[in-house]
Amino acid sequence: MSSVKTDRFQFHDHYLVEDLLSDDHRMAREAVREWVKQEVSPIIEECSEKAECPKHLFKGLAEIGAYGPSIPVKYGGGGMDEIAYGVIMQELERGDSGIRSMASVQGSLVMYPIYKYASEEQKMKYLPKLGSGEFIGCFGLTEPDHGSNPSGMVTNIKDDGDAYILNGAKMWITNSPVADLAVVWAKDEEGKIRGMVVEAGSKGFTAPEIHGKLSLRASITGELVFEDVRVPKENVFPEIKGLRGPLSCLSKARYGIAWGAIGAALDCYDSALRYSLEREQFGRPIGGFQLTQKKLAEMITEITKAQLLAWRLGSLANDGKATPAQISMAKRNNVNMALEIAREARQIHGGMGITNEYPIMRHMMNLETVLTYEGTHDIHLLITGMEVTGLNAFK
Ligand code: TGC
Ligand code: FAD
Repeated sequence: MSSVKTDRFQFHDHYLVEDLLSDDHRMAREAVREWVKQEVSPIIEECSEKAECPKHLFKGLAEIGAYGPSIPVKYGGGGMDEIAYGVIMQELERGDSGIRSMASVQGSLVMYPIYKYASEEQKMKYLPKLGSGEFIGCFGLTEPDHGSNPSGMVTNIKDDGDAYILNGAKMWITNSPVADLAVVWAKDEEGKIRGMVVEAGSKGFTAPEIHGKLSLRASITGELVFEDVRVPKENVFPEIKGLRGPLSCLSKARYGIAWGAIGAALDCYDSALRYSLEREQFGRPIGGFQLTQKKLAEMITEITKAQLLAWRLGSLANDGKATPAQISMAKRNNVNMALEIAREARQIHGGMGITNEYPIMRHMMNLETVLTYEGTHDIHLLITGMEVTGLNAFK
C-alpha cells in the first residue's frame, strides 16, 4: 500500500489490481460500494443482532444491477462480463455476506437456471420480474439427509397428465420464506434429476423459516416442503437432466463467492489497520509493534493473492474456460483466507474486537456459513484432489 488509508471504505490495492479493471468494472464497483455505504452499513449490525433480513433491500439490489450482472439485459440481467459480476459481489460482501447471498441466490441460482434451461416463454414470464426485484426466488437442492451428496436426493416428481406431482423437502434454503418462486431439483420416475419452477402459493407448498442461526443472521433461511404439489409441465426445464443441471448453477454462485469473500476480508483488514494506528499501548500505536505488523503484512499478502486468483478466474470465465475445479479452488481458498483474516483482525482489536462496534465478529460468524454452503471446504478440496490425481474420492 502506497499510503496509510483510514477510511473504512478505502479500497486497498497493494498490487494495483485496479489497473486490471475496465472503466465499466470500476463504475459498477463504485456504484455498489456507495450503495453499501449508504444502505447496508448503517443498519447491518442491528439486522444481524436481531436476526432480521432487511427485505426492503431486495429492490435496491435490483436497482444497482446486483441480480445476474452477466446475464443478458433482455433476460433481466446486467449484460456485463464475469469480472463485473465478481467486483459487485466483492463490494456487497464488504457490507455483509448475507446481503451478497440475497443477490447471489437471485442471480446465479434462480435467474441463471431459468435463463439457461427454461423455455423461452418461461424465461420471459419470470426473468424480467426477477431482475427488477418484483419477484424474489430461492434455490432448493439441499435436503435434510442429502447435503454434500445431492445426488442421493429423495424429493421426486410423478407424471400426472398435464402436471407433475412433487413430493419431498428441502433444507437450508436462502430466501425461501420470502420467495415468490423456487427453483427446485427433484428426481423423475426414471431417477433423473430435473429442475423446475414452483410458485409460492401452490397448494401443498410451504416454506417455514429456520430459526436459531448464529451465522448469516441478516439473511433469511428456511425449508421447502412439498406435499402433492401440482407443478405444470411447462414449469419443468425441458432438456437438462442429471446433477449437471444444479451443479452448473453452483459453479456460477461459487465463482461469485470467490470474489465476495475478498470484500469481507478487506473490511476486516481495513478495520484492523485503522485500529492498529489509533490504539496505543506502551506509549505507542500497536501498529508499531512487529507482531502486529506481521499480522497486517500477512493479511494484505493473502488478500492480494486472493484478488489475483479471482481476477485470473474471471478472465478464464470471460473466455468460457473456467473449469469447475478451478472455481472450487478459488472458492475454497478465498473463503478460508477471509475467515483467517477475520480471526487475525479480531486479535488486533483486542477486547473491542468481540463487540458490535466493529464488523469483525459479524464477518467471522457469517464466513462460517460461507465456508460450508455452496460445497464445504473439504468437498472443494476433494474436487481439487480429483482433478490433480484423476481419482474420485466420492465413489
Ligand atoms: P459427479 O458424478 O461428479 O457429477 C455429476 C455430473 O455433473 C457434472 N459436474 C458439473 N457440471 C457443471 N458444473 C459443475 N461444477 C460440475 N461438477 C460436476 C459432471 O461432469 C457430471 O456430468 P455428467 O454429464 O457426466 O452426468 O457427481 P457426484 O454425485 O459424484 O457429486 C460430486 C460432488 C460431491 C462434487 C457434488 O455433489 C458437490 O459439489 N457437492 C456439494 C453440494 C453443494 O455444493 N451444495 C450446494 C447447495 S446450494 C447452496 O449452498 C446455496 S447457498 C446460497 C447462498 O445463500 O449464497
Ligand atoms: P454434510 O454434507 O452433512 O457434511 C457434514 C460434514 O461432513 C462436512 O464437514 C463435510 O465436509 C463432511 N463430508 C461430507 N461428505 C464428505 C466426504 N465425502 N469426504 C469428506 N468429508 C465429507 N442449500 C441449498 O440448496 N440452497 C440454499 O439456498 C442454501 N442456503 C444455505 C444457507 C445457509 C445459511 C446454510 C448453512 C446452508 C445453505 N444451503 C443451501 C445448504 C448447504 O449447501 C449445505 O449445508 C452444504 O452443502 C453442506 O451440507 P450439510 O450441511 O448437509 O453437511
